[in-house]
Amino acid sequence: MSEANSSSPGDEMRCGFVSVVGLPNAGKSTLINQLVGQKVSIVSKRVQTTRSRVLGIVIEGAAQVILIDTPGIFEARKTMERAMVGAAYDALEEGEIALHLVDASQSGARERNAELIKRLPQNKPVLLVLNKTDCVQKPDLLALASDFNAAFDYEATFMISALKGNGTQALLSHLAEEVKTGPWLFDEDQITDMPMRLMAAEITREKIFNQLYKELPTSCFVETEKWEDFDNGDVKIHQILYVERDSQKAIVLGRGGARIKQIGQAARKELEDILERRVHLKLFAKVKDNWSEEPEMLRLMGLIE
Ligand SMILES: Nc1nc2c(ncn2[C@@H]2O[C@H](COP(=O)(O)OP(=O)(O)OP(=O)(O)O)[C@@H](O)[C@H]2O)c(=O)[nH]1
Ligand SMILES: [Mg+2]
Repeated sequence: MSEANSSSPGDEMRCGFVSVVGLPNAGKSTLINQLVGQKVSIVSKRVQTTRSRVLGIVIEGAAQVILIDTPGIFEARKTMERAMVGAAYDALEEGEIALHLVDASQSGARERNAELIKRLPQNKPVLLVLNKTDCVQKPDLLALASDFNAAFDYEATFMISALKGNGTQALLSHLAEEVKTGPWLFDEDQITDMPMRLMAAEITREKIFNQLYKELPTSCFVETEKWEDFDNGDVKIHQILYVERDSQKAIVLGRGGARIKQIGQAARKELEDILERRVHLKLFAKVKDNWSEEPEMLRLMGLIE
């Protein structure tokens, strides 16, 4: 019997998908990790960190709230960008509730969101969630809330700091109340549907983004090539870091291989915490021209079937 069932026997089971959409860097992944209580989706200062749909699964009382993290919505030009934005719009269809997350600290937030507002669904509840309240004055927040509500018929407005956790519990309680009655779709201890090989690749990509966010403006791609489990419980993970040019490879490697070593150390440490095992992480940097145009790579990212 599930915990929620045993703790609140009178409650009916509830379950539903909630799509979280917003501009790049609004804090969507930070919010999902905050609600889940663990990292399921990587976060960085760079825009376009999330590249495909990622699930974060939270239990709140008798409700299983399945949050869909999405890539930020922007004016996409390249093949991969278009696939990313397409994945965000698909996820918007999928949720029974949509959550429009806005970086309230960004100047001109209302104007920057104009195109996205036009695409918000009319046939389901949409919540306005103003994020990064830790960086905004209260009067500015109230003005922003009224501007957004004048532009779209939001069901409710929330003001939160996804990073610090302010206001996030009230948002979760609201979502748990609002999802439909129905059986849970995932095991009660499951927090995402992402396979561990992919999660391991994402963790390394996060370290690259965070350590090289200035030096490596163009994209890189991490693939877990091989995963070896040993009898003593250790695991050896082999990953390839794809970049598009020799100059980028030199940046990823760093002087005498120092940078790739630091990236590897940070990723290994986090993987050990998650897996609760000793991890040996082998990273190789490879140049692959225009990798982001290749269907094989988009498939590995989960962007195409
Ligand atoms: N000060 C502050 N920073 C935040 C907050 N939420 C997120 N951030 C920061 O904003 C940056 C972007 O956060 P992400 O969660 O990666 O944003 P995202 O919307 O998932 O971005 P994409 O995946 O690129 O679309 C990171 O540096 C976060 O630490 C917040 O509430 N306050
Ligand atoms: Mg993200």
